[in-house]
Amino acid sequence: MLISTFQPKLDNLEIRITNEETTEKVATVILSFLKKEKVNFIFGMHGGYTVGMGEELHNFPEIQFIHCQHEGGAAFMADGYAKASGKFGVVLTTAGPSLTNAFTGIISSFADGIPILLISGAVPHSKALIGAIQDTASFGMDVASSFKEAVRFHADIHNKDTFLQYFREAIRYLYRGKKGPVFLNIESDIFSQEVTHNFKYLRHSNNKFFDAESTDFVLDVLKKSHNAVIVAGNGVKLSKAQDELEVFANLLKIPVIVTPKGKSGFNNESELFLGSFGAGSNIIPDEYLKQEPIETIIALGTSFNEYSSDTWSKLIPKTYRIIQIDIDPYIIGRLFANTYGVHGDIKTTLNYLNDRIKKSELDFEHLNSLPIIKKYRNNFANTINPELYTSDKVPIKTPRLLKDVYDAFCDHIVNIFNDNGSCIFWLNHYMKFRKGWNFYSSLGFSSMGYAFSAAIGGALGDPSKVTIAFAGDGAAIMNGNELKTASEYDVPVFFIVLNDSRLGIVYHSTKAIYGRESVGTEFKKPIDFVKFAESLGVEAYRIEKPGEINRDFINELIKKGKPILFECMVDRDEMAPYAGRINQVKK
Ligand SMILES: Cc1ncc(C[n+]2csc(CCOP(=O)(O)OP(=O)(O)O)c2C)c(N)n1
Ligand SMILES: [Mg+2]
Repeated sequence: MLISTFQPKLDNLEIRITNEETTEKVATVILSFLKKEKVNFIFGMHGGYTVGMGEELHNFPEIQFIHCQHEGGAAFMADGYAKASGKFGVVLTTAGPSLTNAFTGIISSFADGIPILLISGAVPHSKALIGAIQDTASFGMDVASSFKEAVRFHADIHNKDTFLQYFREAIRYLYRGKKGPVFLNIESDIFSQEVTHNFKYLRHSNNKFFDAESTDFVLDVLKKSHNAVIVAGNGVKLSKAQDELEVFANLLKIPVIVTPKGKSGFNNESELFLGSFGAGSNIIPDEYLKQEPIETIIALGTSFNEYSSDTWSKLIPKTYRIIQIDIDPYIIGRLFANTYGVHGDIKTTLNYLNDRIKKSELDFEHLNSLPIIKKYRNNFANTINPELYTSDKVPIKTPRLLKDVYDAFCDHIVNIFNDNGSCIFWLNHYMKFRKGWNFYSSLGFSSMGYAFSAAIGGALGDPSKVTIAFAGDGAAIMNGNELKTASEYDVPVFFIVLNDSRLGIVYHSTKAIYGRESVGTEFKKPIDFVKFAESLGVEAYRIEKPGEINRDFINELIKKGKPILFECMVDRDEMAPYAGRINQVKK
């Protein structure tokens, strides 16, 4: 019976109030919600405690279950899916070790503010404490509770009658404020039990809030500032505010610096772009901050953590005035006393600012920094060793490899996923981004093994782009098992291994500090990644010379629509620009 308070026309509203009642299985409620939100993939692994979900998936052909080789990979895939699609990712695990395997990936999403719905099948309480398989309570441990601090919301669902309230609350957290994972630990027999509900369409509020009063004050501050610089962090990308930022910067004619995680948050081809700051900083942002008497920094979606502040660089003195706009109120003013905080969604805030500037015809000509920016761009190369970028030497220099990748993929719009290791510094310093290219990393928790898995999720989340993943050999072997997942489902990702046969960043930094490398940082028997990939069904090529990755080759490979791996034999003795990180480890 439908006794709708509102008319059906309201379908597109965020919240539709209805008294319609439906009776369906718990698994059906969950999958119907995913279908409605067009979340078409679940990443994970089945087991005895998820069979109810597995069975119901037969009725949802539009939702594909991606069987991953390890739940850690599944969690990273869900993260990559969420980042590339702008939706939330879903992870399904069974009880015990399957759940704990997902832990690192879930923390990583938590640290990066990525919405993930983690569902685990749990041991039914009727079998608790009597030695049921994977029942950690039997040996006195509540394994699910270890996730409590790694998620924004956690519920153990012991009975079908509480499922609906918890599910609704979890959904709200997926869409509200600073995002992150939510965790529903559902006793396995509940998936197939029926519930009657009348809030099938009760959704969530959207995230597009902003603070008009504080935002108005931003304009007053800018009117009184003599100059200003924008630092764009990951929040710009999370709120998909790249276009609004470009309009804003162009209205004010002030320079933009990006952080490592925020790298593709601003058009790298704009005349206002100075380069990357933070881990592996470019030269121009450093020089600009060093030499110009900056008065106001507009920090957009950056927490000024170790990586994004270049180890809390002295280049941003405590005396600067900081306007910090962020969805997360807790990080506003964390580092600088002179912070004027604006809590809200960056895209919405910038839209409002742009509108006000245009409509009120406020004149910000006094901020016009174009001539100064030009001077810096003419006087400085933006990289420490520009010759490495064009070097023809063998073994191939990593910067040259990055140039080859840039040139080879330039006919396409690309999503790049980056791992943790020297590649953070290499890419932040040398990788160029075309307008529309996206860069995704996991620097919140900085776990090795991220990129290959996340890229698989990313390619499924946004098939309109070409997906590339970069990882060192150490990180590539850590979760390289997921190449099998890519081949199994024909997910077209270009996996690029920077093979130096060692944990390069640890090797080089310990050598720089102690005069010799740490024990256990080299592979005595190098990994043959071509054979490894081929054994898992992925086509692979060994790249030994500059120019081997080129436009014609790539355009041919893209047509195949399959995963491809490049094992790149890079110069292992060329150190990435990790100066700041070495100084930090030294302390
Ligand atoms: C799960 C995890 N373990 C350990 C580390 C510490 N760590 C950071 S980078 C790195 C070495 C990376 O080696 P590789 O992937 O080969 O990259 P390279 O620096 O050699 O290019 C290590 C051990 C980490 N970040 N994450
Ligand atoms: Mg390595």
